[in-house]
Amino acid sequence: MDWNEDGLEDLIVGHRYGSVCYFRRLPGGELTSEPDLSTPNGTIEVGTNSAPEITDWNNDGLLDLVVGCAETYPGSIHLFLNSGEPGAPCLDDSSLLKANGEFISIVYSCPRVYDLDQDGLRDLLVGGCSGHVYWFRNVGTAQEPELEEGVQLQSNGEPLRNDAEVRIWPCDYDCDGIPDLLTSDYDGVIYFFPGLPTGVSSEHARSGDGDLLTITENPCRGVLRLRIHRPVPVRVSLYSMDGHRVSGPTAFEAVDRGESASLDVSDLPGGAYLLRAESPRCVQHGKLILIPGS
Ligand SMILES: [Ca+2]
Ligand SMILES: [Ca+2]
Ligand SMILES: [Ca+2]
Ligand SMILES: [Ca+2]
Repeated sequence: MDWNEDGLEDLIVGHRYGSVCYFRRLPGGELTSEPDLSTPNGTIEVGTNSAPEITDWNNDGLLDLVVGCAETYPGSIHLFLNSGEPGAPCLDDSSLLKANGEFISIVYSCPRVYDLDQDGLRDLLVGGCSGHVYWFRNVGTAQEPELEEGVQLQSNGEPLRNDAEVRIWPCDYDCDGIPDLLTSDYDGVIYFFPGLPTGVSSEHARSGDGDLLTITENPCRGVLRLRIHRPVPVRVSLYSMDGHRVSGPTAFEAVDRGESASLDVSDLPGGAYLLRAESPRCVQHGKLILIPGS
């Protein structure tokens, strides 16, 4: 996200005490700590646990600020429209977002603006303290979004739910043209909910009991070595950190538990990757570091 429109990706993050922190990117790649975002009336403080989303809310070409927070009265999502110039943002005083005429009020709101139903109008998605994720469909226009009452996203017929204070990232993670959802919460695990044409499917995937496999050498160089824990068909894929599949799926089928397997990764550049292993009944994700060279 390039807040000052100088062609360099900046970083804007929330804060425990409700401010919105801005780190500006320098040409060399470093980030400088800038003053917290403000309006002409002072530094922005939205309560506690600010969760900012930078987006052009009213589609006028200027990036705006949408911020969730822990508090809920009278609402939990603040909108600061940008009335500045390209490259010189100036945020107006905030208003609270409404849906179906009522203030949106979700404890520990974490908002994302994304066109979930792919109708050309970006919607609002909000994760909250309860671990549920709410979808507020935009039934207005791109210039004047109007949100319907929120509905809980479903997964396999049940409300999609993480542990407390879910953080969300809607995107097409598997590049199949259908929006997916990445979530995380207090336990540090990232969950992948692949979107299906009829909704969102659950593939809870976490380490611990029941793992399909173990990466036996991590970091690794040239060859990824695995131990397969179950005698079931397992497909292994690798994803780059920007979400593109770079290897696989490669099929393995162990005859016995604990069999070793390997995958040639010598053609991949060094760096961090996400490994996805799936069987007919289970999905597992893990982090992998590749060291350059074979
Ligand atoms: Ca920038
Ligand atoms: Ca705007
Ligand atoms: Ca939409
Ligand atoms: Ca997808």
